[in-house]
Amino acid sequence: MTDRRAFLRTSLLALGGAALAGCDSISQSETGTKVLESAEGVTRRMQRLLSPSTALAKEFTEADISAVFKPNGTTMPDTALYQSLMKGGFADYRLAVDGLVERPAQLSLDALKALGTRTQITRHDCVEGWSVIGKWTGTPLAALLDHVAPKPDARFVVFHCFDDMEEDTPYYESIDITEARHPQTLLAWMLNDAVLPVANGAPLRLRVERQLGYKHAKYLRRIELVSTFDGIGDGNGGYWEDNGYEWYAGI
Ligand SMILES: Nc1nc2c(c(=O)[nH]1)N[C@H]1C(S)=C(S)[C@@H](COP(=O)(O)O)O[C@H]1N2
Ligand SMILES: [Mo]
Repeated sequence: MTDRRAFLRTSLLALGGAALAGCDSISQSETGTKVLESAEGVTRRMQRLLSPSTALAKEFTEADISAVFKPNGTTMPDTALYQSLMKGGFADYRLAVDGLVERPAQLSLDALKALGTRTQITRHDCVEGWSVIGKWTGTPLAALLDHVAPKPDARFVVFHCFDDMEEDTPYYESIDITEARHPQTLLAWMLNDAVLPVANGAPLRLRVERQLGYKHAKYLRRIELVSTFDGIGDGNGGYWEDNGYEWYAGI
């Protein structure tokens, strides 16, 4: 066995032990949340060790595409700003990109498309237990990051959406820079060769193919690079995370 393999094996064993210890103490611990958080961190690191950060989610063929891509969550944002942009066919839409970046930007859809395009047929898995297969076309998020140049202390990419889940509580989500630079992570504007329908997140939504449906923020309004989630929502990295869901929703 090479030194590297021996090292990996020892690390995996150590992580496995830590994960088991984590499960054990969840049932006993009175500070269950903290323990759960660290167990989740272990799962994420395990997954990254077992499958490298470049591993692709499975891609399908045209024949596999579902007849209907079931819309879920918000299907028609009712905020005044979104409604007026929608009535103008999103001609006045601009995606704001700011936070810890060297070159903040306000991009029209055409300017975004000019940064690059990728098409992929993937399976969407909702935490509720259903799946659909769809064909997505969009700009790799990596190309947008290259365009705005994240500062060295940028660790997470936060997606702010147009739709309110409760009064003045917009949907939001976040991923880390590694996931953001994954080749299948897209800002998508087309579904099944047609302009992205409003129900599925028009004019622009995230695809982050190795994670569950709630991570795929629809109705993107603003992308913010940050070093922590302090001051964003309740500080857990997403609307559903603020309501108890896991931040890392690996499939
Ligand atoms: N802005 C926003 N993004 C969202 C949601 C939402 O309600 N609002 N719902 C999430 C959930 S739970 C799922 S399963 C997917 C559904 O995407 P679809 O409507 O294209 O099926 O969007 C995710 N992104
Ligand atoms: Mo979902």
